[in-house]
Amino acid sequence: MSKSFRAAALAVAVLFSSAGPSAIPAFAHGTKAGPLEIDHPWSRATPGGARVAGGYLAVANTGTEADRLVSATAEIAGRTEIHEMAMKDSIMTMRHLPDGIAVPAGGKVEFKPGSYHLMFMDLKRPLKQGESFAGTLTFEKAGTVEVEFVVEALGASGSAHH
Ligand SMILES: [Cu+2]
Repeated sequence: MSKSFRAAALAVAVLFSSAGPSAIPAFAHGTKAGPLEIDHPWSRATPGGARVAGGYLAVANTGTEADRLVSATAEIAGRTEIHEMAMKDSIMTMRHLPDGIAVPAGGKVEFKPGSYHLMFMDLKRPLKQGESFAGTLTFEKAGTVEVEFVVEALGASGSAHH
């Protein structure tokens, strides 16, 4: 491969990686997929060495049929699981929901700290406040939806947005 060809290929790769969902303006940080409205996907900055991070968002179903979030991915994670945090015998425990989470017709499911969340595992790099990363949400009926997670401060609760 000639040097100039390699340089051109690299330039094209850089061009394409900077296009896409990150071009969506911050004030429109929500996505529609059929009857589903996905609001404010976000994550938290991670301390050095962390291998996992949480993903949060709200899904409203304006339709007349129930749907179900069955899986998710994120470009910064080796794999992403759907989890639930709950009090059990006065201890906060986290469990994996392999069947995902139902989004009832006319209902809304909130993924937030201390509750349902996406668990980004095998993090490929630390998450820094202010950056964003691409992910997907796959619903039983609405299909796969591309979303952009915004990284908020370490310890953020996300409540400032609601
Ligand atoms: Cu978790």
